[in-house]
Amino acid sequence: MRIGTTLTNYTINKQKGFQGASGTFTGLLNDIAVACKRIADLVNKGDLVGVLGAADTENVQGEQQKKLDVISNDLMIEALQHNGHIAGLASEEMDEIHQLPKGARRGNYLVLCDPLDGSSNIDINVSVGTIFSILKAPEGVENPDEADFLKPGTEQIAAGYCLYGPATILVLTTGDGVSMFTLNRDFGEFLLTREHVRIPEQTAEFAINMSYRRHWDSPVERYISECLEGKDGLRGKDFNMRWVASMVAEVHRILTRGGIFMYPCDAKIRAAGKDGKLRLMYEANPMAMIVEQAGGAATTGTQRILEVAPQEIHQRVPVILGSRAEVERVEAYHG
Ligand code: AHM
Ligand code: MG
Repeated sequence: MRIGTTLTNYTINKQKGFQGASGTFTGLLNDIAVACKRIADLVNKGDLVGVLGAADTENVQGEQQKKLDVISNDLMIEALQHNGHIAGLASEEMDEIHQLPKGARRGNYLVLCDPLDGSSNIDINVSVGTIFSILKAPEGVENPDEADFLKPGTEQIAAGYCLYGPATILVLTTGDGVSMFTLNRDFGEFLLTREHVRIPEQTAEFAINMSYRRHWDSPVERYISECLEGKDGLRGKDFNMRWVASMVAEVHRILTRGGIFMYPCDAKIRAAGKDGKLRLMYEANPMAMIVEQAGGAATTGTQRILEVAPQEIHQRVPVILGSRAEVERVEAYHG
């Protein structure tokens, strides 16, 4: 499609390819884009409008919420619940599935989101983002419950994220490649800036939180030590390291110039009774779909992320994603 096409025209054109398409999907993406623009505006204004800092609340995972976590969640609900495009909404920031108000029109889709990922970065003015995943709602279900959302990532109709960085960029896949749209703030439109995004297969850049090294399992320790050995080691090349602590920013870097991102399970996470840090339904699945659609790979170490059968909505998983050859190497080390 022509570079500069608006996100709305892009989705209208895509939807024309589907027989019997009603325009609901275009409407839904438009709702999500509206929420992202409103979040972008607040992230951008920060202290000027008093949105930085902690809220007085914890989310269901026992994590301290930031004011902007709560506000972004409210903005997603507000943008989505009245337009007749969704049947239900689940979010990292809400204990339960959000039920639409009585009388609100129901639509064909379910949305899962992390309204503001990487929120530990908000107060220091580093990139954060919104992640979303779209599933088909079960036929005839007015008020979907948790079980209706528990589908493996392979069943996602679409997935995307909006990165609030120096530029605000919305990245989208509907299952036939990955496209990027940059927000033109002058007239408030997302415009197509990159299509057919491909992750380079080879890379010499890894992203992992090294401060957890003493807790790692041996396959992760082996992979990273071999990278650190550089030119003189088994890999025969020097590696570079990045850690933004903001998954949206890490995935965006990988889509742009390759690399591998790892948030594995480790002894400390296991001792806390968890299976990983990142959430399957709001973070791992949508990012895995985007990365695979760009030619990369995404695994838990032992299983393709998109094939994990979810057991509960806030489930956590180990995440290793990025350039295919590197991800396959880590998987091979897991045996
Ligand atoms: P969040 O959803 O509470 O923001 O947590 C997810 C974030 C990811 O964006 C990032 O990769 C990770 O947490 C950083 O974790 P750590 O602070 O352990 O390095
Ligand atoms: Mg998150």
